[in-house]
Amino acid sequence: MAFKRISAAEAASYVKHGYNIGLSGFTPAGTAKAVTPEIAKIAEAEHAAGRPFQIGVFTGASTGEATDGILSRVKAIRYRAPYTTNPDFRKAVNNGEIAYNDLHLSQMAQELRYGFMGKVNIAIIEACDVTDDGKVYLTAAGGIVPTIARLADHIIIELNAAHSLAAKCLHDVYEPLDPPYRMEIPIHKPSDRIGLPYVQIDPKKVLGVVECNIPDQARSFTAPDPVTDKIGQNVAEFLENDMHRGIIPSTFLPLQSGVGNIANAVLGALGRSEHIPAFQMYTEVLQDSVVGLIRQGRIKFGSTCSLTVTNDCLKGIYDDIEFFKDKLVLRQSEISNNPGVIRRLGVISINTALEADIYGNVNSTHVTGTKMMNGIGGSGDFTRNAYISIFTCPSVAKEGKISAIVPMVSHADHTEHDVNIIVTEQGIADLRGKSPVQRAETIIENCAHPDYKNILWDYVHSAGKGQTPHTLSASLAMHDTFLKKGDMRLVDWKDYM
Ligand code: 0RQ
Repeated sequence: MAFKRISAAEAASYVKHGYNIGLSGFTPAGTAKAVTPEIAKIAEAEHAAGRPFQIGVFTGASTGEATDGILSRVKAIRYRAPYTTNPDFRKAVNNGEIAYNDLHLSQMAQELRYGFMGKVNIAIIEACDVTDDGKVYLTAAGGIVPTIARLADHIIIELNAAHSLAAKCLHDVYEPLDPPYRMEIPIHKPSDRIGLPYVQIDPKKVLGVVECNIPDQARSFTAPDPVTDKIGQNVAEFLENDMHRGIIPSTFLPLQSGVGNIANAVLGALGRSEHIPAFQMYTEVLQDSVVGLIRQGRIKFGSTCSLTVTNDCLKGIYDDIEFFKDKLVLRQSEISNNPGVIRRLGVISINTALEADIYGNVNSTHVTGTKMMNGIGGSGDFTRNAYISIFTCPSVAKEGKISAIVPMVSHADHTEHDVNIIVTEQGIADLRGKSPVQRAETIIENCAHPDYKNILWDYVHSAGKGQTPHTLSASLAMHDTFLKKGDMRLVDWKDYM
């Protein structure tokens, strides 16, 4: 029997104060968009009537304006995990209004299964098609759907006509067993398919199907500028050299690339390199630049969790599905980011740092140690297990008032033990095989902005001896100076020693 068609407002009325909802999608790609604004209206009405209304939100990665934006503005989110990029959500988190759990994306589905975050009351899943016996065909992302669909008491399907049925060709749905029964994930090359093209759900759980036509709310990126272009060229040059030296095989290795403006520019530069052969991606987000490179034959295959692309780009993929269907696969985040698979395939990871310290620790998430930016995303999943882990960032932020190279990171996401290479527009620091003191020399000399080189050297010279020399009272002095005087260049070490 066909599932009941219900309005978005009726679907939202099933969500009660205190519930946890699980959402499809990974980044704004493939996430719920019709029901969540109606949940926000209920929250507003309840708050106006003096009653509490807040929910927990579990998803694959960031969502979009229709969830993180609208729900955080009406103060309807009590708890949320994992990654997010929405500015209003960020503001609410940094105001202490939302309990935000930022964890490695590969761990999200399993931590829900292990019961670490409580029960999933309702799963809201965007689909391009659904059959009466419960085969749900996903749209632009794999996310954590099989897990939330299985754990949830009830399921709402958003059947979104903005996505083409062509999306049915792209998915490889696979949910591993939990320990002690977990087996190896049998992916031996990025193009291996190991699961089903749909998520099998229990039809009895379905509260109804909401028909809608709402495009994904993907962010567009700022065009590459001379700084991001130079970072991209430096990454390409580094990879060319490692291939020339035989460290990277001549067939090349699969690449992972993070989100954001810098990542987009880096991929553009790799695509243009005449020395890097056509390569494959084993990654979690795939941006517009990758789709262009697949069309040009520079990228042979892309395994990803989501198509985090602009709507025009997504339409292009759907329209050319005969070309793309054997060049792309969409997986669940615990598979796209699986540490065992990443290490087996020898993935080269490229992620963006907010800041790195002179010993190679990286902060990807917190501005001046306390304010959340976006979250760790999958950068930790890939960095820790990569064949070569690379971090990129401009050497300075905010017109030079902030140095991205600091004595000690104000928050640690990736440690010196995991970070192999740091690249800024100034140059490349190869940290492999080096001691902390040797790392400090190469990072300051090759990556720091000229305005900050002497400042950093003065810190190192004052720090004395030790395996990892520091003057603890001065290790965060550049951050402190920025907070007090608005410019890290004004640091006076004497004030801190
Ligand atoms: O501020 O927005 O006010 O201009 O941070 O920086 O240079 O535009 O770089 O868009 O690539 O984002 C780390 C946030 C970088 C992103 C981060 C300010 C800077 C600017 C953005 P404005 P850019 P990007 C795969 C892997 C973590 C997750 C991850 C990210 C803004 O790449 O979220 O990698 N990464 N996941 O001015 C204060 C500093 C700063 C700083 C930059 N040191 N202090 N502000 N900024 N450095 C994806 C997924 O997991 C889904």
